[in-house]
Amino acid sequence: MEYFIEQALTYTECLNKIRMKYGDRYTILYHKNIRMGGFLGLFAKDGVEVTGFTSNNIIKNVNSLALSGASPPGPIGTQVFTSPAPVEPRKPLDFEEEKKKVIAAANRGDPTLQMVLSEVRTLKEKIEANAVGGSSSEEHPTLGRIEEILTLNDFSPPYCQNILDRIKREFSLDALNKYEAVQDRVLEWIGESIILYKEDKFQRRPRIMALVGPTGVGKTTTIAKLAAIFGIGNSGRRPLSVRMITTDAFRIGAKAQIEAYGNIMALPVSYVEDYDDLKKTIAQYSDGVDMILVDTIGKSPRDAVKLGEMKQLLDACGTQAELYLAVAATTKSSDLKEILRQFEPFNYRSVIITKLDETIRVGNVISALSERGKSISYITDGQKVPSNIQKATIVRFLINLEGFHVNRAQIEGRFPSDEAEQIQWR
Ligand SMILES: Nc1nc2c(ncn2[C@@H]2O[C@H](COP(=O)(O)OP(=O)(O)O)[C@@H](O)[C@H]2O)c(=O)[nH]1
Ligand SMILES: [Mg+2]
Repeated sequence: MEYFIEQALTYTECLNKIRMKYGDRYTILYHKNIRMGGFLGLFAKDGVEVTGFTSNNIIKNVNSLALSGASPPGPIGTQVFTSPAPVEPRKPLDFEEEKKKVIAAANRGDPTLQMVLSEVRTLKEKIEANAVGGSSSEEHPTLGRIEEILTLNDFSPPYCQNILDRIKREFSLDALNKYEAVQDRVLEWIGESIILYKEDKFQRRPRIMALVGPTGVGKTTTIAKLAAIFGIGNSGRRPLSVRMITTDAFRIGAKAQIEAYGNIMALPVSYVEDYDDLKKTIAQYSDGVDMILVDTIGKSPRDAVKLGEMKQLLDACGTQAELYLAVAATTKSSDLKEILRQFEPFNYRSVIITKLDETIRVGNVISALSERGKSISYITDGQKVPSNIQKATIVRFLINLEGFHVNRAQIEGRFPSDEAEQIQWR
């Protein structure tokens, strides 16, 4: 003899299951109405539970009415008695017990429980979706505020999302209540995401620096500023002998522009047309000068052919040349990312951000550089030659951020910059 308990939505279903398993070798002891299929008290449905035993000696007995609304079918098996069991008051659920039941039922392929399981799965997904991401209305207000100021500063959507995810990972719900502490950490993470270019300590002579980038971003102006930094000498460093070379001698005004800077600073300028020209010019001055600065014609980053031509021309500078990409701080983050990518074949060492004075938002720059893993070397912040240029510092970017409470002493302590490295004109 073997006892069994069978559950189904209706009494008929119960009996069908029992017959499937035991043929007519069963005796039903009693049945009762139950709540079934529930999981953690959710999604339970009304059902019937039948208890009985199997035996070879079938006791013929009375047939009685089931309480589930389904009438018990004819007496193939045997029913001993039917208890008019009341609907059970909901007992506190034993999680493990419930789980076992649900899994066992699912393994038996019970369609009801399959449905319940799928509902549970959906619920679980919803809970998880809320834990990560979630809609902003359900989020902690601190997250909302941080998201707002990141957006205000033009940080890219993926950059913002990274920061928000990191806050959720690293701050408890309780710690989130301390907004100032959270924003301090965020400021620190932003600072950590800025990569500063480290110059080679040992420079070859002549040191060759070339600037590429889109049209009008300030390449020629920046070349003139750099020429002044090195040619006039600053921060107690001796003036170097500097020569400027431009590949942009044929556009109206371009020659006059760089020539004017050359004249003011008493630094010579050479004009080159092609690869051979450039190679010859560099060779010609290699012995006599400490530094060669190469200005190029601005190229639309979308003009792949022209970019290719320019790359070939610049190959004349040799593999030791330092190529820098100049981009304007006023460029949208998505465009910046694209420019950084399109100039990739030049193998530029670092990025110079120009026109920082023309925007109060720097999130676009920080996001794009960080997403492409590019370092920043200089920033320029005005048209004045030579004074509007600085070595990039993390502090400079952080104090420019809108909406953050910046404790300058604190961030200077966290991201110290080498004073001796700074450009000073006195
Ligand atoms: N506001 C501002 N203007 C700049 C800066 N650098 C260059 N410019 C201006 O941008 C314009 C284009 O500069 P230019 O050097 O000819 O750009 P290029 O085409 O890349 O060589 C000129 O009017 C410059 O004075 C900067 O840092 N800030
Ligand atoms: Mg130019």
